Amino acid sequence: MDIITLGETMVLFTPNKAGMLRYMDQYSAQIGGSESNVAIGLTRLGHKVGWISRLGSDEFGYKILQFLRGEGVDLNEVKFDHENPTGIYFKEMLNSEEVRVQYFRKNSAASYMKPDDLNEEYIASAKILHISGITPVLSKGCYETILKAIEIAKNNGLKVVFDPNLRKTLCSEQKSKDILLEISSLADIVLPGKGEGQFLTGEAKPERIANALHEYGSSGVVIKLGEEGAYFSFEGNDGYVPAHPVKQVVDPVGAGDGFATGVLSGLLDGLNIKSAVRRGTVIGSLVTMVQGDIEGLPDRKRLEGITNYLKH
Ligand code: KDG
Repeated sequence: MDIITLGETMVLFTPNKAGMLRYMDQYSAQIGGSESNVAIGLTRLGHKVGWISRLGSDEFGYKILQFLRGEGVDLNEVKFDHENPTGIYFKEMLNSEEVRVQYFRKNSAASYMKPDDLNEEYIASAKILHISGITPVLSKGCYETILKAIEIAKNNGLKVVFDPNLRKTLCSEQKSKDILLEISSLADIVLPGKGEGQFLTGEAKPERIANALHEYGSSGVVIKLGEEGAYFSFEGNDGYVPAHPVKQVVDPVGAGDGFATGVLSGLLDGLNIKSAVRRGTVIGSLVTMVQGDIEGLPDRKRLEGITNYLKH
């Protein structure tokens, strides 16, 4: 296994037109979840990824399982919960760049994850543990599960990569900040957006956000800057990488997961950090041009077509 990730995946309902949800009458059903978005992205690029989670033993749980299985993600450590349902959520497309998310995930199956769910050998078989800041704020059990996964990863020599993925609707601001900072301090690489970096450190400039996060403990910080690309400060190297052009934003949700996919894939392929971040900006931009979190993630052939073109 190259990477293990863990978190909640839900069925995602997207309306077929723009406007407030109260006026919508038709939806398409997709799936989404930050960690499984990354798992799918990496699998499409040929990496071996395992996703750990709990799903409700219901039709939505089976839909998610089937989809991820079809993509080739390893699901050996996914458990079915016979008491609690699979979470769902709705995207409210106010316009192409302004999307609100409405969750129905309280007491979902995934929110009942617990440290005992983790199989140490499974995690130890990988090189990287990827986590997001969404899972640890879902419940006490999820928080403890994430800390346990990090402990296992560290004991077995895996790198821990953390995307804070701040969701202010899931938890109070102070609690989110405490939890995300605690996990940042345990991670080797942190991938915040600029706003998240500012929320966590109180600093506004990318260089200062990175320095503050280094002081918390992570040796690698890569900050997403949207239209301005990304900034990295990584094991003594630092610099900016430009954004990859976006022809038209169709759905910005999931761009951060596309970015994480690119950075992780680049590191697994042995690229230097600048090229890995470049891969992140390319994949993040591709995701925004397609409806859904995962539908715009490229396969290896498409990615190479774009990156070879960029070299000329
Ligand atoms: O990163 C995109 C995801 O955040 C979203 O689509 C679903 O994982 C999700 C969440 O919990 O918000």
